[in-house]
Amino acid sequence: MNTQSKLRLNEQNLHQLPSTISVPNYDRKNVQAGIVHVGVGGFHRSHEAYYTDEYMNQTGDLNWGICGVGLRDADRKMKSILEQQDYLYTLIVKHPNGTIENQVIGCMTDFLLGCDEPNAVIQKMADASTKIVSLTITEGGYNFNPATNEFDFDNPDVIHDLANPHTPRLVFGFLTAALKLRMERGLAPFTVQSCDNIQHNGDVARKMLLAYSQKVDLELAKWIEQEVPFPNAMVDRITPVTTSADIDYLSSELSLQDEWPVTCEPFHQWIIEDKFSVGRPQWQKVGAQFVPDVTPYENMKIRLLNAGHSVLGILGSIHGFETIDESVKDPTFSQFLQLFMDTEVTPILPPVDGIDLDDYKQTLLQRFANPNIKDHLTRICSESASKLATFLIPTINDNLQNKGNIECATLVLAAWCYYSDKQTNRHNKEITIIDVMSQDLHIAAAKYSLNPDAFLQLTSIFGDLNKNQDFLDIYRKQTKQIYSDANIKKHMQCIVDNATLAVS
Ligand code: CS2
Repeated sequence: MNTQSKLRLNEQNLHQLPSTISVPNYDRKNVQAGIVHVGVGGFHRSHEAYYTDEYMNQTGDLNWGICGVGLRDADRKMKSILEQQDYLYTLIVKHPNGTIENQVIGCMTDFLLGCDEPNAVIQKMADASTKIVSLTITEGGYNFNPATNEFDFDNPDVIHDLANPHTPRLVFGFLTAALKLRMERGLAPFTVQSCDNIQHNGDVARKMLLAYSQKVDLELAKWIEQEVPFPNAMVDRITPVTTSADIDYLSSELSLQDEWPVTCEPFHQWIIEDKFSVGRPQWQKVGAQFVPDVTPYENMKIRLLNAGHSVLGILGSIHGFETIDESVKDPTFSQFLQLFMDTEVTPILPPVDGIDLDDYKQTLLQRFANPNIKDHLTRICSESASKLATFLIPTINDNLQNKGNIECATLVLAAWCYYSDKQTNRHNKEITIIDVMSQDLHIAAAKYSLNPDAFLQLTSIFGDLNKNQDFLDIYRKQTKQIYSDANIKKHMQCIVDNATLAVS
């Protein structure tokens, strides 16, 4: 490809871009970073950074720029590309009808890499100009044991951080060191704003930080307990992994050389509890909603959307599908998903103010079907150990307690055992599995022929499910069916047909 005639995305070229690409209308030189964000992946860039950029465009309030932070060596590439591009990147919004909107996001001011310069990250967080430290560190980043919900002090990185408080590796080490400096300097604390898909994400962040900081300094932990706000939030925008096709699209269609754009759907939602220690952007001006209690919204989103993704992801992978839109286009898959949402999730959801659940579920199916968002099942199934423990297993537990239906959700766990054991789809084609627990999952699942419940012995994921007879009856029947015939669609269709018969 001829890159000679392409414009590189950077500050200098910003105002020479084709008019079909929208660019910040504010003067980036005047942007001050008021937010430090840990975990600059696709989702942060399509969500919080998008809202913040829109906020700056609409209000001209430039006090809420974002300093990105990566903690691991794996974040080096993001830092280096953003640095080369003066922290600019393109958001490629793909509508279901094929319309594409391109928007350059300009609210990021800097990027620090914790593994190279831990002190710079600590000092930046501790600086009075930092009002909010926001997080997208994934479910696993909260370092809790899902079965006990307690902080995992056995993690070697936690042991390292407790012994080396000035050069931590994990986010809790950084937050603790920075908050300690703020307390010593007599500064108000920043707000810790979680943007991860965890129920009560703020409460979880708080509980984990308190557990960690209590081991460091009791006085500090008390101060954090009393002074630091941790607003819960529901965050939503489907953001697939950026592909080389996205980079090529900008280059060939718009002559723009952006090394790491982000693709996403048009839909976005952010519902936040209004608890901030030293101010916040007026994100409500650009569509965010501030509410006193986010619990019902979080529950609804995590248990329908995220769990729905996992249902399609695990079952679709075994069937041999590659993407979410491909899976949901198959009538058996969409009917199965609808059945799961209607009969297993909806009955346990409390009413959600201002939301019609039927519309919400309908919209979800339409969002999943967007043919231009090629959301790969490898991304959806990545880190399933923490995702299923957060998105799906609580639904099974609630239904077991209420004597509700569990067949659809249990089929996902039975299929996950097969998937983790064989690591192939029904055509014996290898499946790429990305999971910090993939080895443990494989070892446990591979004991299936000796002990059909062996997979469930991973109690940090499954809790006490292996002791529940109602669950075991269904799980054993379903694993047996899948191991004798990996045509997963047949088993799904059977559940759908039985449910239809039961109703008629
Ligand atoms: C997905 C989410 O991988 C997953 O767990 O369900 O990344 C999902 O796309 C986002 O939460 C959408 O807001």
